[in-house]
Amino acid sequence: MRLLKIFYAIILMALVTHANAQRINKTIHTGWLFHKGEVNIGNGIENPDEWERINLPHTWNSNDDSDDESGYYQGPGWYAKVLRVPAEWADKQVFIHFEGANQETDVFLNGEKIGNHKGGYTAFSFHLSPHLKFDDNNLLMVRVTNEIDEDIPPLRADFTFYGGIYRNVRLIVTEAVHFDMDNHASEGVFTQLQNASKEKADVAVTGKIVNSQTQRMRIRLETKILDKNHNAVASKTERINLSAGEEHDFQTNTMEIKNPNLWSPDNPYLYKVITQIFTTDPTEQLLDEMMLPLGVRWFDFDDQNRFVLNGEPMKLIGTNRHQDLPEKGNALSDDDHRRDFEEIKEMGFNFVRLAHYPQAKEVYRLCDELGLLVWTEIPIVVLITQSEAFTNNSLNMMREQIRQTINNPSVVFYGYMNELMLRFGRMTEEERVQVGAATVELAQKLERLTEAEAPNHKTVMAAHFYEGYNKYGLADVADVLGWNLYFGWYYHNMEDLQPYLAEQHEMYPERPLIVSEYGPGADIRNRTESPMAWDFSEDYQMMMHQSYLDQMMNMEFLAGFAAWNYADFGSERRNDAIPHVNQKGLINFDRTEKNVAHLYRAYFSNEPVLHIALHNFTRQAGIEDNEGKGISTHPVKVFSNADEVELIVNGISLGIKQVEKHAVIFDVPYEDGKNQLEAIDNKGFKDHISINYNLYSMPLTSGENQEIAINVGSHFSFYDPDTETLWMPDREYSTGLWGYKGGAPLIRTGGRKPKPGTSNNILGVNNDPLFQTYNEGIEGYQLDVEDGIYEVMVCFVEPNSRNREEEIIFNLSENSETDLSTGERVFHLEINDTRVIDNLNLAKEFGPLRGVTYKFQTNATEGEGIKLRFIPEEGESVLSGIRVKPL
Ligand code: GCB
Repeated sequence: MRLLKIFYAIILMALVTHANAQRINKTIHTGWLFHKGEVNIGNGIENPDEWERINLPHTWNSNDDSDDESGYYQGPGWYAKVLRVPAEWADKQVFIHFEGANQETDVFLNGEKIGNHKGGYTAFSFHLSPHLKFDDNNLLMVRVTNEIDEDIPPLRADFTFYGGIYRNVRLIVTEAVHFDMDNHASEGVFTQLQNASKEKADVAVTGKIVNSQTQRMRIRLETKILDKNHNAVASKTERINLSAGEEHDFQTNTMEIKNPNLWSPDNPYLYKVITQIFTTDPTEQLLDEMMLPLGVRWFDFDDQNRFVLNGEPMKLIGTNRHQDLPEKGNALSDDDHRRDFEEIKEMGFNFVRLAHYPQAKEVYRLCDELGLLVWTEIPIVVLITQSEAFTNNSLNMMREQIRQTINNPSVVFYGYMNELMLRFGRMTEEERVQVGAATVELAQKLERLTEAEAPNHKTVMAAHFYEGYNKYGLADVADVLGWNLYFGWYYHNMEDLQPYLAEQHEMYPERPLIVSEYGPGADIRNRTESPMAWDFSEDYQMMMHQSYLDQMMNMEFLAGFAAWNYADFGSERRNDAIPHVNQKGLINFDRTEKNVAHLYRAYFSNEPVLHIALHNFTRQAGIEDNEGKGISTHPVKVFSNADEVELIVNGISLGIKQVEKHAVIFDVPYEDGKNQLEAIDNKGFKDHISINYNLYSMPLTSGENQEIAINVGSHFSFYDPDTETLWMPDREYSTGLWGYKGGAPLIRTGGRKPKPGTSNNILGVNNDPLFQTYNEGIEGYQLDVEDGIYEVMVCFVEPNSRNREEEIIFNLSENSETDLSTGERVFHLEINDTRVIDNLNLAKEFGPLRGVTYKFQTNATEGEGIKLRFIPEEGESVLSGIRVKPL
């Protein structure tokens, strides 16, 4: 009797487990070994000591992209893992799915090569079963290389090409009968929204069912559409006979959803489409199942070139986004992605451009769920190779991108090129015509492929500020043209945006336009009340974004825009205020905030927004007002989406002001020491900060701190968080205070836009902005301090070095700093008549662009203060910074 019970129990268990048999889909992220450099596959893991234990996702460039050495490792790396495969899997089908590895991957199983994939930003999968040993260990080895390959886009771009298996990797184990696993690493099953309106939506599902058995099989295909509450709103069932080994294409009958809940950024309503394969025997075994998101939405452009979603015109308010973080490189977790997209949504955006490459599957899922319209593109950036292989790889990437994302309702634009004429300025007319025609030809092929694969989507490409896109016929290949426009940064003035776009619109009235990039670089350590391009101050960033938003929101014909960039990102070749980082982010690389993020919130968020735009500048210093009332007055900006704002400083109201263009400015009288600033809007919403102000008054005394630190040659202050030093903007000497004598802050005028100092990486230091600006031709520096003993620190750099071509290309300003040469410069320094440095030749002693500091002790006596004298021997003297501390 007992035995019988056990027997029944076993039968029942078998039935239950069978009835629930489904594909296994699991990440395999732990237990990997990694070897940087080449390995001979024949030797397997010969010297395990040379391999490092790592977890996926992984990149080998997470640190070497930010060091002072130029370049980063671009070559092969190997990964290895032992896969223990149970005996039961012999009857199943086992696949490995990589969400992305940069950029070319070869996969080996038990020493045998089983697959190759080219392209760093799309998913790929391989069938493992034919090569597996069951009930045994299998050695999986993966070679990835991020070497530049002239046949694989991208070739050159303003972002770091971090190498490695940097996205999720999964094992997928299906029954012998399963949905297609061999369709460009897509889901293999696709929802088709046929007619969508407010009244109804017709939905069908297409795909392929694979019978990998040697016998025939009869199955039932059941498809349901579930609403948010898991109620089936439509379903279809059909029976299909599969012959042995058959790959069966199917399209379900149309399912109708009545009065669909429409998907939009305001209402990202998702239905679920569940498609299941069951056996038709009495056990009704579930063999495979796919769950796809369904958003009922339709979109187009109207006759005024406005983007129209579900019949309503809407402005696309967006940002671009790169996929990397400091120290992690591109090896982000799904949670890292979530954090970004939740913030993008929370800032009030309804649109995101995934520049310049397809991103992780999780990203598209998040955009579906959060309600963000997506422009996704393949990484053909700056230039193409005119080869068949490049064309085929590009087409293949585009196909992969589409098949892997077409089920995501958030995706509306498929893009395929970014700034393909960036180098045209340096070509002969003959070359331009030839390269232009080859680029147009490739674009047309990509366009045709996209039309065939995704007929209901819009195609798009991005152009830079260059008439050639019109002239050589590239601008009209895609449905929509994106303009990456940097008026006020790389060229011209910020106000030139509107007239330029208006002119384009007039010339090409049929063409939908998006400003696909705009924005200046900004470093939260730099601050000024007289912002200018290339000072990397947040102030210039706030000013430029405010001007752009104002202009863009008022251009009816402009379908939308996307700020460059959501966050700062790694670009090894670039030398902004933080070298190797493109600092045009609305937030920092580490995701802490810049003030400009709050301007966007004030414009677009539905939540109350009130932000005193000083949250990164809570240490300030300056000179007492002329009238000498023990205060120093400075303008303070407040961002708000209310009508009126009041500012209370140290308990005293500065009055109530009307908010204009989401901002209001107050003149704040700072006292020495702590100042409390409180903003209140007309709905009672508040923001508060405390500013620690160091007030200098005459005769030179300073309340909190006697130290005087000056960012010589610069109109902006620089706060160094490493030393907690605030380097004040420079000034010309006036009696009783401090300042330079002779020479002037260096403003470069060689490029299209004047720049303060140099934007080169200063070697050996982290406080680059202190060294990047300097006074060339300086004769003296005087500080009228009280008598006493002081430490004087001086900061120098030889700023001139020959620039690399790439830097100039990505800075979009031809000839910007090519006039520089390492000329001879030799000078002496005297402090209070004592020669402290003799024959300083920075270039010769330290090499160009290396930050050099010296500290000296000096005595100020008889009310003479501290006087530095620079005596040139050859060329002109330079000085980048000076700090004076009483001892
Ligand atoms: C562009 C490029 C983008 C760069 C950006 C910049 O136009 O499309 O890849 O990062 O400019 O910051 O210069």
